[in-house]
Amino acid sequence: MSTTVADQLLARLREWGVTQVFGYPGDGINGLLGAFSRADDQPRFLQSRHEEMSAFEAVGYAKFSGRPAVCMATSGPGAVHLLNGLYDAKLDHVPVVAVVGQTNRSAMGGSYQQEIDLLSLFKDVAGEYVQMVTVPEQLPNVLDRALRIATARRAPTAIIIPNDVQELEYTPPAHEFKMVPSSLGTSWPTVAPDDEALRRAADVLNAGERVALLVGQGARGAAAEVAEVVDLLGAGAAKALLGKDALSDELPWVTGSIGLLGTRPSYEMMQDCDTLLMVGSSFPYTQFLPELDQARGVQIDVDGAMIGLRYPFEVNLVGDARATLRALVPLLHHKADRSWQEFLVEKVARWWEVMDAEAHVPADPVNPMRIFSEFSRQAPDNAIVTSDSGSAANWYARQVRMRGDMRGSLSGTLATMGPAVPYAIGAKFAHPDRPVVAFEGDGAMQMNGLAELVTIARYWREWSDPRLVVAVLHNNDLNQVTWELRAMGGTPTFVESQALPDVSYADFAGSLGLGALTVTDPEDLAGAWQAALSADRPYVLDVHCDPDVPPIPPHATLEQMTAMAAALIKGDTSRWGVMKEGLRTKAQELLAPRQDA
Ligand SMILES: Cc1ncc(C[n+]2csc(CCOP(=O)(O)OP(=O)(O)O)c2C)c(N)n1
Ligand SMILES: [Mg+2]
Repeated sequence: MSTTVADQLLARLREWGVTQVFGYPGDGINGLLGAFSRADDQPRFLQSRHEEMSAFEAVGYAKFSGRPAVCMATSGPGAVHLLNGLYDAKLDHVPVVAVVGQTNRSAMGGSYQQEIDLLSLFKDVAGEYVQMVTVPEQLPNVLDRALRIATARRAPTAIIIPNDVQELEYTPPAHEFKMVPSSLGTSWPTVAPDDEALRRAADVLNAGERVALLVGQGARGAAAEVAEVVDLLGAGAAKALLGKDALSDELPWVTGSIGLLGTRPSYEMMQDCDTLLMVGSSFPYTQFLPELDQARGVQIDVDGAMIGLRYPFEVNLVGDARATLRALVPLLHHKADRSWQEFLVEKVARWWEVMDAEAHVPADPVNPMRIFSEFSRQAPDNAIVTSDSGSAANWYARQVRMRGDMRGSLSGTLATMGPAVPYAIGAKFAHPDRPVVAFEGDGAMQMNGLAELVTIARYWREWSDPRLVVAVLHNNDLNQVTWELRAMGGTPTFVESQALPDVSYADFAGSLGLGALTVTDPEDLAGAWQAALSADRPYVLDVHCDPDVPPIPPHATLEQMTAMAAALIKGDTSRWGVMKEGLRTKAQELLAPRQDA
């Protein structure tokens, strides 16, 4: 039997080491589906409920495996459905290759059924590389480039293959004019830093008295080097949200998250530092960095396209985080004065106490923070955590303490709703032997999560460690936006847009044969996590939590935080008045310089 283009595509994916494709079928990829069946499902075709979920699953897989992931959809509507997941990949710098079908070449340009201009559709999201395969000889070159460019640029790429091309006999490119042969395998370089720039960076860092680090996902794998630099410089380190798992929160000088979802120690460290070292991060919120003339800055980033952004850095060093920090260490002097670091360490210790106290403030019925703090206490050292973009992101950022080999991620830059459960599925295929926990709002569950529980129910028996816990923040509200409305304009809830229909997430999960518990009493949380984390199958914790617990910004003073939390949570009919007053204070503080410095 002859080999078709589709057969060759799958063979080439196998040669690339791609073991699964996250996809959804349609007649635009019938040729490809036939090939999966002939290839004995190698790579595996993993079916989601919606192409956007396939794309998120690919993003989750790529984020947690460090390898490029492939998603697949039919022409027209299937391709359109992939888009949001591909944008998530683009904005968080994740290598994902989308393979989509198209109508037959004979129909193209004829306003044919399901025909849309896919090259234009993907031009922005897959701008690094989007190509249509129109003759068999093109295939290896286009596929190899899509995978290689996705990896090299940490970006989504897309391949469009018309249905009839999928079924053509494959003929490789020849040694001829206008043929483009291709090859497999790439050794990626470790981008080495420039010696002269290293010395300039060391001069800036040695001169500083109060050095602050900001590390992002680019510093993952460089934790030991970061620790050494911090030790030499007597510094502290804040973490951008996507770099939350780059450093353990057990380290006393780690000030935690920064930014809108950040911690007070991170905020104050940036306000008071005289030197900023940013490693592997494109953290976008300048207002949380030092004043523009306050600190001398050094940035290290492997991507020359992302360097020099966000702050007037004095030294912009393009280099691999680990290699660059290693090369920097011998040039740094050990700072004798440890008072700055001691000051930060004390603030961090106090901050964790405050977080714990906040999580234990009574609420109606469950304080959402406690869901996270209780998990944090029980989290296995090798857990992978995903969070959705509602209020969960705040509590993930502030309440979850990373330690051991824990990994975590969310849609950091697109901040889209709905990826937590499909990310968790992607994580389970990347690491079937590790427990995975997804935190997700009820709005996101209704949008995507419920449907993807069906996907979990289908595949979980294949995972060597079957634990995948979905913790639902059941507040019957699109709470994050409700709070944004209140914070911005003191606007009362517009019930029509914000209230959610009540659904039992536990009942739904139970109907699929998954483990499930409804939690309505905070005292049951510890036991619920114990049950979920020792279950022999995936588990849904449907936690009824209080929509009136506000995500508090880090610039609120401790007194204001305490007063607000108490007033908001304990108050009853007076809640509204107090809440709005508290929020006005917060808004004023956002605009004004800090009073309590
Ligand atoms: C696709 C998408 N639609 C809308 C939004 C705006 N948005 C951000 S958070 C949020 C509410 C999320 O509600 P839920 O999932 O219930 O979580 P909660 O905040 O209530 O915990 C909305 C509507 C978004 N970020 N992404
Ligand atoms: Mg909600």
